[in-house]
Amino acid sequence: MSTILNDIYELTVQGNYNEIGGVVQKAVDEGIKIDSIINESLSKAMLYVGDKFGEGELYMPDMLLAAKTMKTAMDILRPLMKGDENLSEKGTLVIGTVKGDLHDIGKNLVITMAEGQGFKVIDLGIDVDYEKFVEAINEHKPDIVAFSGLLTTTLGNIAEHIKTLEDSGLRKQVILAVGGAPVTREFADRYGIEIYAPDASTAAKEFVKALSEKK
Ligand code: B12
Repeated sequence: MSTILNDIYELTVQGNYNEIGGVVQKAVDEGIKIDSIINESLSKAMLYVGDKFGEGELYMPDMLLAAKTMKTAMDILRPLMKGDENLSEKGTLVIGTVKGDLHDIGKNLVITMAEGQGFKVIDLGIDVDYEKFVEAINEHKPDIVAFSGLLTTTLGNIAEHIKTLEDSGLRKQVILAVGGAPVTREFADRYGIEIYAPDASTAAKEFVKALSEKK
């Protein structure tokens, strides 16, 4: 890993949100790819912090500081990732974090990448109520409805999300997508969810592919 990518990794692990901005800007100015900054430094640092939290070596405030640091970095990177504003809309995506789950960093990355591919995105936020998805589908008529889930304890709520869509007669009108650290292709298959992706850039590619297959 280049020194600057390593610095970004270390600052994120330390939760140093005061210094991260300057270093990320320097990396951008040096021509380092945004993809590398996100995948090789920021996301890896979050995984490390999560692992250490799981092992009892880091604590809740450490996770919060790391999250704040990643958000500060993303505030710089996000505007650079936007697609051509003049792109005609490729489709509409409704996305939210499953009920009971407050994690949104990964979801927000997926949103940025989908917008970069020309999608109009309706972000329902975190801990989204089952009915909220129904309301959003009725209002925005999306092509894709996506769920983000980071907690194994609340991932099962996806069953209720899907049941609510089925009971409202909306399930067949949309393509479903799911992702988040504990989610796998097998998990998606179990619930009949069409799209799964392990990261945000693959997610955006899968969204585009699903729409072109639909048309
Ligand atoms: C930051 C963090 C927090 C922050 C969240 C801040 C925020 N605004 O999101 C805070 C401190 C609030 C937090 C709280 C908690 N957390 Co937490 N957290 C994390 C941590 C360290 C990083 C998550 C993250 O942002 N990763 C970086 C992003 C970029 O990655 P990502 O989310 O996986 O997203 C990528 C892909 O998964 C994919 N993707 C994501 N969504 C979607 C959606 C679609 C449709 C697709 C296709 C793809 C996709 O693309 C993304 C980009 O590449 C993880 C560790 C980990 N290994 O995940 C723990 C972790 C998820 N947390 C955990 C826990 C236990 C908690 C708490 C319960 C702690 C507590 N005791 O209170 C609470 C839960 C509160 C709640 N009800 O939600 C556990 C979960 C364990 C489990 N088995 O469920 C983890 C794994 C840590 C651990 N090892 O114990 N957490």
